[in-house]
Amino acid sequence: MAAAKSPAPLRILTAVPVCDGHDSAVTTINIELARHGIEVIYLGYHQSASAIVRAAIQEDVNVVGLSSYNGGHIVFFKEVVDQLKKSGNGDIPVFGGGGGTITQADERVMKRQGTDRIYFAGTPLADMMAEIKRAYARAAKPNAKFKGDRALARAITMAEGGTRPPGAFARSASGTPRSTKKTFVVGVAGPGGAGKSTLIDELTSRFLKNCPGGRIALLANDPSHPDSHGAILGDRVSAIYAQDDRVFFRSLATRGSLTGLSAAAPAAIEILQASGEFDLILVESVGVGQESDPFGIFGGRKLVDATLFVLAPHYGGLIQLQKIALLNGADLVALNKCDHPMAHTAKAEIQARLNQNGKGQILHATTAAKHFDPGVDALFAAIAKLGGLDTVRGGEKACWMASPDA
Ligand code: B12
Ligand SMILES: Nc1nc2c(ncn2[C@@H]2O[C@H](COP(=O)(O)OP(=O)(O)O)[C@@H](O)[C@H]2O)c(=O)[nH]1
Ligand SMILES: [Mg+2]
Repeated sequence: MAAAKSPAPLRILTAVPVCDGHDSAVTTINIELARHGIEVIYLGYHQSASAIVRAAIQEDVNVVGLSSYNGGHIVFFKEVVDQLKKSGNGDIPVFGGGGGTITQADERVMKRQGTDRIYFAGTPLADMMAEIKRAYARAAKPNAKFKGDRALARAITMAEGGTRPPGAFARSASGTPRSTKKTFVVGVAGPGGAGKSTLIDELTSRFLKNCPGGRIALLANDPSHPDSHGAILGDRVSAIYAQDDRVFFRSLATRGSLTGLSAAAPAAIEILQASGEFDLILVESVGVGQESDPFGIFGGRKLVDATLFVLAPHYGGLIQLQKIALLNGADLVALNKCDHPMAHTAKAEIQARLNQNGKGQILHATTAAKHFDPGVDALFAAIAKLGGLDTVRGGEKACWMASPDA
């Protein structure tokens, strides 16, 4: 099993509560945390307590940090603490800040209700960072009491630290996954900014609609900063449809791996497969360059069943297009941002490039920024067909799919 070499950094989930759009403070804090070697999973502003708790569990964070300015903090922090406890995850502490809004008297009440601490206006950032590291850094250990998504999440955390996953999620002695459930794994690669995360979110909505009995897992790889070793794992911000219990979303920082994936990604994929929970797993690579092959489709260990390559109209012209190695081997290719005026020419150029491969690759034209885009419908239909997602299991249709041209 692949193992991450560096010691595990602290992982913090940050968010701004529901009905609050003050995200400038948390953005400053996020950058500062990452500069201090911390991995920050940012959920965004206007977030419900249940969305925060779901994310904290799936990301197996050391602590949740809330930034609250619009009032209601006494009730809101308590709700997050209570939901964590109720779901068996009361070991995840909650802390936060809120400048001119949260008072010292409020903090006393909040502490009694389970909030760890509040940082007030004027606290020097350096002091705050030192204290956060001191208070919350700890090595993750296997914990047999964890259930459901938290158990899965902890197994992935252990894999990130280079430890073999425990019991239920380990491969059998013969090397085959323990679950016999069929899980289709798709690797999604492409340049940074092409719209991979947005497209994955739209594909998730198609899965939720078309596979009423199924679960989907999303593994989002994002780069660690080479200087501080911290990271801002921001893919959850655009993951609107991940706020559903049928979606398991996990962010992975690359921690020095230069393959386009975290060194723990192969183990994380195995863990998700072995859990027997998921019909479909989508793995997003970091923004890749011309020679990248994050999923091993040209040799080495193939990590996925199929690869989707996503690009946007601004790829820089025909010569640039010819250089992209993954276009030779991708099972599925999507030109995203088809709402852009350059898309018309791009479609013709990319289709010609694919025709030269002689593999019958079809170009999917998508506009992920638009809900209900027919191009995304067709792309999901192609994925479902490739992965046999419309098969019947146990007498029940776990997942159904209209034909691509319906
Ligand atoms: C900037 C600001 C805005 C900006 C927000 C921009 C943005 N995208 O965030 C704008 C102008 C858009 C805005 C709008 C509004 N605002 Co305003 N805003 C502020 C202001 C002046 C500063 C907040 C800030 O960002 N501070 C910068 C941070 C870095 O400093 P800090 O707050 O001191 O934070 C320290 C600690 O708290 C800690 N910390 C903070 N968060 C976190 C999180 C973690 C994880 C950690 C570890 C630490 C930490 O870090 C800092 C360390 O020194 C405050 C006044 C104030 N003094 O708080 C009002 C304030 C919060 N706003 C207020 C109001 C009323 C509004 C509006 C409703 C106004 C209106 N009628 O439209 C809207 C609501 C917007 C919305 N959608 O929610 C009120 C809230 C009153 C209340 N709670 O009862 C305040 C208190 C102003 C006031 N005195 O009336 N606002
Ligand atoms: N105009 C337009 N913008 C899009 C589309 N899809 C994504 N975007 C935007 O492109 C930016 C990058 O998207 P993101 O999904 O983060 O790209 P990634 O780096 O490939 O994962 C975001 O601001 C998206 O909102 C699209 O179809 N059209
Ligand atoms: Mg992305």
